[in-house]
Amino acid sequence: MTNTTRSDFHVLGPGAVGCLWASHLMLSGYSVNLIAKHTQATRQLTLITKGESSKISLAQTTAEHCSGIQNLLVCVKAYQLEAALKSIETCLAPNAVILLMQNGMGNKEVFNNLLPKKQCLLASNSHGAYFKTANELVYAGKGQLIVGPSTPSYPIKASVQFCHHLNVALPEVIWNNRIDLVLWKKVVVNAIINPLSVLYQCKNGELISNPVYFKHVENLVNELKPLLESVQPELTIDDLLKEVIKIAEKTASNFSSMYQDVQRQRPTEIESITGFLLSESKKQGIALPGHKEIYLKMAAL
Ligand code: KPL
Repeated sequence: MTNTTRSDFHVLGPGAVGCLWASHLMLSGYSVNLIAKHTQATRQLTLITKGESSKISLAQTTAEHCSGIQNLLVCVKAYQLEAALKSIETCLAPNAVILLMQNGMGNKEVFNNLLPKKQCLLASNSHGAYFKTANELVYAGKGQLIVGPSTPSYPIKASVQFCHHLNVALPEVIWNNRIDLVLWKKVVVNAIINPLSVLYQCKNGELISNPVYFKHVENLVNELKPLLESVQPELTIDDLLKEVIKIAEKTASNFSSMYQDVQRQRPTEIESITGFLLSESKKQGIALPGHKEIYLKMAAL
């Protein structure tokens, strides 16, 4: 007989961000199940926060052992999303609250194609985390989670409790009805910091402190002006440059997630980040030569 797993929260994707949220939810007293691809076993982790270590035992299961999932954080990478959602589509409670946390754009469309009868929440996560070794998770930088509805008709009531619990576990969780604008800002930040940190082999902060790298940052941001004027006129280039500088300074001593992916010889999220900007600009008949150049360099790695 199949042993089904019920819990307050399920976290799909046992990477650094998934384990960070699962650990904090568990430490705050929620019952949590991490959904991984193959292994169903307790995941023993050491969570390192500001140099202090704590031992965490996370219940880990596989999709086939899940049912009635009520609250789900989807923390897989953008390119894993379709397969991950397919694996749990029959395990969701009818009124499940589902939060997508991928970098880049396109996750909402993947979700809507696969689960047209369901709705999801979208988030921009800026908490930094990475695995120092297979079982040592470093909480590298306090950020925030901005959450918003993927459609104007999203039943807001259902998400209030959900966000409240997340805020208890890892503050601060901020609701924003214009998550589309938040995610546009984030995709621009990721399109600058992530590939440049790979190409210059540097920490995020060096992109601002090194004048040569910073010139490249400015050029890439400025190049987006005509695209933003066409598709997101509420965002200005000045605000975006300020945002890139702010995030690079806040995460100055971190390596971006793309840098870490390349180091570990894993696929990167370049397609949902720079690939997204290039395809949007093509639709508008706008050229982005600087972004195209780094996209091609990343593809050649
Ligand atoms: O989101 C990030 C990432 O690494 O993916 C930033 C904000 C760029 C921090 O490194």
